Amino acid sequence: MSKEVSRLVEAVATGAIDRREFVRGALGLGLSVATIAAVLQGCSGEEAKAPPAPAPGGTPGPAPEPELGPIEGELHIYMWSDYIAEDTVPNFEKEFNCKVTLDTYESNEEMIAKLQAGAGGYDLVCPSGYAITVLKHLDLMEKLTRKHIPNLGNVAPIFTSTVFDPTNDHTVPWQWGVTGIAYRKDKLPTPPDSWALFLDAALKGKVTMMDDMRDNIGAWLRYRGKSLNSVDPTELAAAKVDALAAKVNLRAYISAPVKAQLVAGDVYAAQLWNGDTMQARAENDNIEFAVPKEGAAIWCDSLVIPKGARNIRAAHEFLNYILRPEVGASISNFTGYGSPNKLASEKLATPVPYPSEEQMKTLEYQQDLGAGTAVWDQLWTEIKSS
Ligand code: SPD
Repeated sequence: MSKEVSRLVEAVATGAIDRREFVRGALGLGLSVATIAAVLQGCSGEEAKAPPAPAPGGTPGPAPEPELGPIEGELHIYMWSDYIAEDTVPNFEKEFNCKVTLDTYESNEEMIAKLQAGAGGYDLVCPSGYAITVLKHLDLMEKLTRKHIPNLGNVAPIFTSTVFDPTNDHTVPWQWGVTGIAYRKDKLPTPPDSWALFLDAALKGKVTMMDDMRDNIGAWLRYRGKSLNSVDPTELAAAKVDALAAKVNLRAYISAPVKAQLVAGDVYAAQLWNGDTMQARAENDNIEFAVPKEGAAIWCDSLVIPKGARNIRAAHEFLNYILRPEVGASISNFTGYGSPNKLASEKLATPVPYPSEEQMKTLEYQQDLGAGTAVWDQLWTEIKSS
């Protein structure tokens, strides 16, 4: 991203300019309409709102935030597998004298289903952007008490004020990344550059795709030049045809756990997220990552406090703790993903720069599908059971 473009994005994210001024400036800098839409949609959907000033003359200002009481002795976290550094939890436990339990999941849908089924007991969960919208509609998130998260100011402006939570009332950005193809450069004759790789019969039994409805069907929509958020019946029918054509070549539908098979060389190519690919690469440097030319998903996962959480003060302390620059950097150094924390991002051993304007042309944020979710659910069931 050029300096001028970064400045413009920051200005709209912080509310220094409004959306119309942003569009005018962006067009002047030669940004495509698609890029402008992506920036506004994914990063700065609404202007950042300054806290309302107390009105003169005794008119009541905003309601004071609740007191949260002392930090509890336990914290229960439910998050994606392989998504936290080895020292993050032990250091927190030691400093805050608080025992942390970490359960993992492999997809947003798995996590949402568990919360919807009334699984109580979690104090923090980690939804992607579109899943935040779903949790909001289901009224499954607690509002954050901002005075307990002073480090929120460390987050880069492009990851605050998102369309998913415009005022960060419920979310603290955790990690961002891209869905693409992890591959063994020593096993494939040419580096993959298309989702068509999974349709290649020569790779039968040596390739996998993710066990994740949004990433899987989304890839086949992009393959045909469609939005990965499409709910158009004709486009979805075409995605199903491609998904089934690929299925005969797949060794399995598998997400993060495929890393061991890539490292061992049992799998030559896998649909996977960039950070998990980097974790596998740390064990075998024949592993590379490619973003297909047809486009792919970009996403940012956040921590939120689900309704029913019992250790709310400890959850806030954890949120503030992971926003420390050195803690955020340690997390990204382990996960291989980008840090939305600007100060942490500057400390990474291997920098993961924010996507360039050029890259944004083929990347798309996943959005809540609304009523279309049921249609996708049905389609995914049909694909997997065929
Ligand atoms: N191993 C952690 C992977 C986290 C991926 N989250 C984003 C998924 C977007 N569909």
